[in-house]
Amino acid sequence: PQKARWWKEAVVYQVYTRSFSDSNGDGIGDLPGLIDRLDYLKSLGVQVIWLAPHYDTPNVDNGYDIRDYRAIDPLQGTMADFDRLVAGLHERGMKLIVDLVINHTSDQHEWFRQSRSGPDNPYRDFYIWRDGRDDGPPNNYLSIFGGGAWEKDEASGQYYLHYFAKEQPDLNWENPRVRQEVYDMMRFWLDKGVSGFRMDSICFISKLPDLRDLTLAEMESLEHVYVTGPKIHDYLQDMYHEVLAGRDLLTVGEAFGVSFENTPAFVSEARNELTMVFHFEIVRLGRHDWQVQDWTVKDLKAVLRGEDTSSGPDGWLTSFLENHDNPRSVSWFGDPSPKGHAPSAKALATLLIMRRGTPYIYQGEEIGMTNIYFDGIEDFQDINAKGIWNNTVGIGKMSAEEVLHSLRRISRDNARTPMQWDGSNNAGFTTGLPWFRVNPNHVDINVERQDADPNSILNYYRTLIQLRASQKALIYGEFEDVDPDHPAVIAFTRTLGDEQFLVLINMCGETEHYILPHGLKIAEVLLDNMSASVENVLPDLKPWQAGVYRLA
Ligand code: ISL
Repeated sequence: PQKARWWKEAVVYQVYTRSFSDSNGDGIGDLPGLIDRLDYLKSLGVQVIWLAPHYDTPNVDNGYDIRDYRAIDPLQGTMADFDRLVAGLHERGMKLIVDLVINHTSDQHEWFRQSRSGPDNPYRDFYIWRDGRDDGPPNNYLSIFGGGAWEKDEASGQYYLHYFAKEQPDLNWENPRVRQEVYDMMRFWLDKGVSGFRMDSICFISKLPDLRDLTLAEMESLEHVYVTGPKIHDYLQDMYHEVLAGRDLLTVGEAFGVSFENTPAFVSEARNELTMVFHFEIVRLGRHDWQVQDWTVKDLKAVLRGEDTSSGPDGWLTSFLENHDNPRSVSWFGDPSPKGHAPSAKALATLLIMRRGTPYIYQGEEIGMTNIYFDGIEDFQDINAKGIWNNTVGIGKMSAEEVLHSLRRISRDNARTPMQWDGSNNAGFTTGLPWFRVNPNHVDINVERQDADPNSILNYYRTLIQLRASQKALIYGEFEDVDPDHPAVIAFTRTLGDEQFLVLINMCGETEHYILPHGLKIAEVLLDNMSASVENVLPDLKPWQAGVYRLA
């Protein structure tokens, strides 16, 4: 049985500050804007906010390129605003976790400025410098954002490693001084009252010792190689003992590339590393890297089963369908058309909140925000989209139409349009000119309208979150997929002692004639997005019908 922990019971809400709420009319979301919305977040029932990087940054990758770990990005506010945010959350019985980006810094970080100034500088070894090979880089590593992973520094003739953009040089975790600096910085934020960290790209921090060349297959899925550094567990355990121990924190690691089988080593409570990780198998279903592929509901169920095992016997797991790096779930897994929008968003919400694991809601997901239509490459803001474009269309490898087709579906920009608060100009996000275009559908899809409508997606989320909080079985109960082979319906149970619930989700826009397997029978409806009663939930599941039921 699972040990009781606050971070297993919590529902987390991810705030991408830049696009959440702008208080000063400069068109960019900020901390005071977020503070203004805390009552809204409280009303949703979430207990924890995951804040996007709030640190000083040149914003090459929207804050994932940190220039100063102990200063606030002036576009987002001041240290006093940060302190007010923490206080405002604590007053409401809520907690804050912050983004911890420690695989790399900005190339404008003081450590890198020093490091770059020459091979003898005491900070040289804070980053990963190598001599070139022949006339090229030290090896054939590629950047996750496209292109090579080495940048030549003309002054010294050496190359530095960057798994992401060239403005994001990777830190050298081999260097104990780097680790001590990072730990100090983590203590600084913990002392300010944060309750944990979302650790960006954390499984990439240990590099492969020989920096050998990648095989062709490895070049196709870089994340699977970059997570195999041999010291990753040493570093995480070191961090735990130096910083995290004794503080009762939520620590969630981005485990992009880590297999389900290898996950218990990260999340086992006995090993003292992380409390949970994010896997990307679900959000990446139906695509390889940035190219779109087919997916089926059976594939999705196989991933759900696999991921459920990834906690191992004494670890924990996350549930999420969206974040700031992926398209909107209603556009990807659901049906964003007027007819399918609300029912499919509620069906997805049922999956998100009712499966086992701490749920993470991404801002706007609770009102069913959708992807946005981009006409051409000039409409994209994201450094990753631009990288993909340059490495395909830019070098004549693919046609513009082909790449645009994919980017429209998968681009990270889809998740980064401003939060839709109301139907007014700029959706109530800003009084100024928004940094990124507002989805025109904000006139229909917005918080104000859904708050007033008892049948809205937003109010369905509120009910789901309350339901989860009220039933231990929906938090700690075991997950069992009771119908792995059905092509359209997800059916799973959550069981704790004598308590057992059934969750049913019709994942398609058609009525499904559905008979429960194993002679199971529904005795009570706890929640149903079509307001069905015990007598008529089955046998005909309506398009996108979903709900939570007690079994007879
Ligand atoms: O979004 C991706 C590519 O489309 C992922 O590969 C993503 O880069 C990966 O999950 C790591 O993401 C994190 O670190 C990046 C940052 O750009 C992302 O926003 C962040 O979530 C570099 O810091």
